[in-house]
Amino acid sequence: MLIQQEAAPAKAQQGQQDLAERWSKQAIKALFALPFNDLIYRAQGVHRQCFDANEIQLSTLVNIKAGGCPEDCAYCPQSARYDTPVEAEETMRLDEVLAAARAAKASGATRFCMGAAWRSPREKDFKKVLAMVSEVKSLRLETCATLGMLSPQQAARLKAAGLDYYNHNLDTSKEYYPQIISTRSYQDRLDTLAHVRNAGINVCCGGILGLGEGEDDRVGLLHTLANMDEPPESVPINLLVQVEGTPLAGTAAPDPFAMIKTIAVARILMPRSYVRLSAGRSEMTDTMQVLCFLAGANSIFYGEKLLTTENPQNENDRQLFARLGIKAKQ
Ligand code: SAM
Ligand code: DTB
Ligand code: SF4
Repeated sequence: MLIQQEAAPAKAQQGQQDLAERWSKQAIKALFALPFNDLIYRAQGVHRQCFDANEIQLSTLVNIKAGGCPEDCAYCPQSARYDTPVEAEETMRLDEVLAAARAAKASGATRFCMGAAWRSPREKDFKKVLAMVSEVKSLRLETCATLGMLSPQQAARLKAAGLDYYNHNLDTSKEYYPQIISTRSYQDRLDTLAHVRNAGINVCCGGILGLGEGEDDRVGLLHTLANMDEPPESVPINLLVQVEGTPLAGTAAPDPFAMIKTIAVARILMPRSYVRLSAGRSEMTDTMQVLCFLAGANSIFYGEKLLTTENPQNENDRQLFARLGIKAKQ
């Protein structure tokens, strides 16, 4: 079955565009409708044109400020609005962050991502983050941060401090988004992403499956990501980690094939982006993870904790990679 792509507009001639052309929602829906084997075959073909199919990039997360967040993201255990097991903590000290970064590097991660449960960083905290970024960078790790909304000036200062990537997720489609978050808009998120891009920082942006969304919402999310002037360099696809006390605890889990298909479609739409199999791996079987890799995921969060919830043990990941002949990106 042939999938019709729209003609690439002038802007889409730059950057990663010779392969990544603009896609209509209809064409993206048609990819989701392909027989599973055809979709995976196609995604794997695209993957092999752009990447070593047996190599996976490892990012380690550290939560530099846990809990007490004023936002109302319905999936998040760190929102102060919900009664969850997460307690609000002080911002981590620089030496603690550096110890975590050294450990991440020693265990094989190439990128260190610092997350904070903020709506947006306040100046006093922001200065601390700038120091963390430049010190982590000097350990010869790639640096990533996810701190909430940024102003253009904050983005420029992070770039000057040595930030390589900024993570800011759209989470779902524009249409479904208001069911999940009311305290900041989809446009707020797009604005922050534009500030990050304009500052010359690589963009890390993706979403979550399992929020109660439908396939059209997954189509809508990928449509927005793939049609950015430059698609994100890194696309995290999270499976909701359900945490007691959050409004989304108890939501029916999506069909596992929906996750695999979403990764495959992301791979086809954004051939040169790293697609990260992100939150939710602890609840997945090895076989499920392998299918996600086969569909084109080539990055994971590596380390025993995500931000507040469990992630597989490093040793389990190392064994899985050895069984599959996968090597970690150096
Ligand atoms: N507070 C900042 C913000 O929201 O922009 C940065 C940290 S926030 C925890 C980063 C991302 O983690 C969210 O945008 C969401 O996509 C993801 N996330 C949060 N809770 C999650 C959960 N329970 N399951 C899966 N992903 C989750
Ligand atoms: C992303 O897309 N997923 C990560 C990271 N970016 C910051 C966060 C996952 C959080 C899972 C729930 C928790 O551990 O609190
Ligand atoms: Fe706060 Fe980020 Fe959690 Fe939303 S996802 S409640 S902004 S920490």
